[in-house]
Amino acid sequence: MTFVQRLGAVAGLTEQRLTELLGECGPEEGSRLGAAMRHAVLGGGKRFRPFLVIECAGLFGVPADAARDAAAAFECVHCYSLVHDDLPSMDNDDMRRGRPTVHRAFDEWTAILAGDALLTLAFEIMGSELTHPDPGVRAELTRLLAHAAGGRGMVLGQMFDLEAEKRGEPSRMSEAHVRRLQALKTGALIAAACEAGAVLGRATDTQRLALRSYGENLGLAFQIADDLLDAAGDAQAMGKATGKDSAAGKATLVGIIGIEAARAQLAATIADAEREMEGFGEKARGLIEAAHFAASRKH
Ligand code: GRG
Repeated sequence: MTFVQRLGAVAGLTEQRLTELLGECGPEEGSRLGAAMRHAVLGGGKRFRPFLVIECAGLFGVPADAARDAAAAFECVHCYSLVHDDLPSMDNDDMRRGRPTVHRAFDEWTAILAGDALLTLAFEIMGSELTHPDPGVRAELTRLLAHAAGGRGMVLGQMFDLEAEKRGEPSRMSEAHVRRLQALKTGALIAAACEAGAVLGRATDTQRLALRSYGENLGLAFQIADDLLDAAGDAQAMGKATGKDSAAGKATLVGIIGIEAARAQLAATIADAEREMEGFGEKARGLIEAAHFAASRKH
């Protein structure tokens, strides 16, 4: 199977499981909240974070079916973050995944509540026996996801992003600050998804660290690629508006070091991610391809 076929297979598995989980644990299908959550989660997205959970767990022989619920929990957090990021008070986007954003398809308060319910649903899923029979593994996965998503992870990264854009803080934007912002906003969840695969696979500390470091590099590459796409991108392929970053004065690496230097950093970051995979041999081919995919993606 090629990488794109594997990503597509995980996307299909994730879509099916999210549909079931929303049916079992989500609000009634006919309700406004249920419809908004389904709009946010179903029928779109690359499912890149679920792919990472499943592929990293697969390094240790864990079958995809045994990793799919943890993967779905990561996707719920990711989708909540997109719904809230798109809100008028944050990034103010009308389109996401080629469709109207949740606050455009419904309204702002419904979008806020749908995001809240998706975030909490993620932890309901992670805490379920169906996610893993060992409560110690479930607790570790829950802690990992909460830490990556919260006030020392993605939310803090979003805070730095909005402080820069809306308050002009810090007044002199450094490359180090942008890197930290991006490592938290985008990288924390991606790195934790890789680490979750290690937890599911009961990896050694060394293997877990290697996967975390791979994920951190991947997250950085993903974000630099996003900045490059925004700078030069095609709104139709992206399924959302482009050229917004410089217009909004956003803190991006491309904005600070320029397109050519950002491309060079992207290549170096991918090489670093690849190096972390050396100890896993041929089984890591999918993850190496994932790093190249993150760097060269068109949407
Ligand atoms: C609201 C707490 C809070 C956080 C928002 C996710 C996020 C943090 C902001 C999104 C801004 C953005 C465009 C970041 C660039 C990288 C990124 C996360 C892109 C979207 O993820 P993809 O490409 O999307 O995996 P799909 O639709 O494929 O799932």
